[in-house]
Amino acid sequence: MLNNQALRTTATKIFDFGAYKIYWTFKEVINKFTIYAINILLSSIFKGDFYMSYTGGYVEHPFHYSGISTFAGFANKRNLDNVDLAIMGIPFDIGTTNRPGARLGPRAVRAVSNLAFRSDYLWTTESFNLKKACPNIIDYGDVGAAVGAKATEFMIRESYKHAKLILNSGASLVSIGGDHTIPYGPIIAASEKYGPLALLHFDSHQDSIPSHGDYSHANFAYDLAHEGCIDPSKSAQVCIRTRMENCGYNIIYANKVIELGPVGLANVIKSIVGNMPVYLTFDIDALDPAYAPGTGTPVCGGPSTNLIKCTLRELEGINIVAADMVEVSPTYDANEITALAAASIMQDIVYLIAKNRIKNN
Ligand SMILES: [Mn+2]
Repeated sequence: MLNNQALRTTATKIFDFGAYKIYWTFKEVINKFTIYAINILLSSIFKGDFYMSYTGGYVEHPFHYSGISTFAGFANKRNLDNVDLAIMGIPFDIGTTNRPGARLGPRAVRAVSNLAFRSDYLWTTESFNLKKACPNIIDYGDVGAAVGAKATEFMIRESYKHAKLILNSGASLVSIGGDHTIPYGPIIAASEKYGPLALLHFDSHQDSIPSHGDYSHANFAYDLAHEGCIDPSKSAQVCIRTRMENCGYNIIYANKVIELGPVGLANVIKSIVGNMPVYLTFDIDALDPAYAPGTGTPVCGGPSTNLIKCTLRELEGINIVAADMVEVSPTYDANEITALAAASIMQDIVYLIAKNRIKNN
C-alpha cells in the first residue's frame, strides 16, 4: 500500500511524463511546420523546379528517380497555348536495318533526362537561363506508334500532323525517336512553315538512298532533298564514315570532325548553313560506339560526346527551327551511357533553340 508521499511522487512522475510528451509533440509539430513553410517559400522563389530536400517534407521537383518520367520533368500536356518548345516522342523502329529497339528510345531518354539537365555548365550565365528564355516547355508525349503493314505511313502521317500543330502554334519542336525514319513528318511540317531548310545532319551514315515510297531509316536525306523540303547545298552531313550515294550534301567525314575540333567544326557548319532555317537531326550513331553503344547500326571511328557537346555550344547563332534525336536502342545500351548522351545532347539542342528564340523575339 502506498503512503501519501509515494502517491505524490508517482503523480508527479506521471504529470512530468505527460508534460514531456506534450512538449515533444509540440516541438515536432513546429519543426514539421517550419520545414514545410521553408520548402513552400523556396519552391515559390525557384518556381518549384530546382529545390530538392534531403530533410523530408515537401518536394515538388525531386530526384531523378522519383515521380512520373517526362523529359527533364517538363509538364506532360498537349495544350499548346503560349508553349515555347515541345518535346515529342516518336517510338518507331520498323525502318531499322540491323539491330532493332529504337522504339524504346523515347522512354529511355526521358528516364535519364533529369540527370542530364542537372548540369548546364556550358550554357547558364548571369544573363541567360533556360527558365527565363523558355518559361513554357512541355513534354507533348508520344505519337505515331502503330503495328501492321501500314504502320510506317501511319507514323509519318501522325508525326506530320502533330509537328504541324506544334510549329503552327509558334512553339519549337524537338522529337525523340525512334529510328531515322521519324524525321519525315517533322521536316515536311517545318518546311511548309519556313520554306526549304538547311539540314544539319549528325550521323555515321548519309541516309541518302532513294526510298521510292518504301520508307526505311536510310532514305530521308535523299527523299526530302528530292521533294524540295531540304536544300542540300546549304546542308551538312557530319561525322559520316560509311559510303552511300551523295545527292548534293556537304559531307564532313568523322576523321575531319576530330581533326577540326569543336570551334573549327562549328565554323565550317556555320559557313554552310548561314542564315537558313535549320532542321537539326541527330543520329546517336554519329558518336563513337564507345560513347553510344546502344544503337542499331554502330560504326567505330566517331567523336566523343564531349566533342559534340562543345561543338553544339559553338553553334550559337544558327537558326534552328526544329530538331530530333534518333536511333537510341536501349536494349543494346550499357549502363544508360547512350540514353544519357542523347539526353545531354538534346539539352544542348534545347539551349540552342532557346537562345535562338530570344534572338528572334
Ligand atoms: Mn541515320
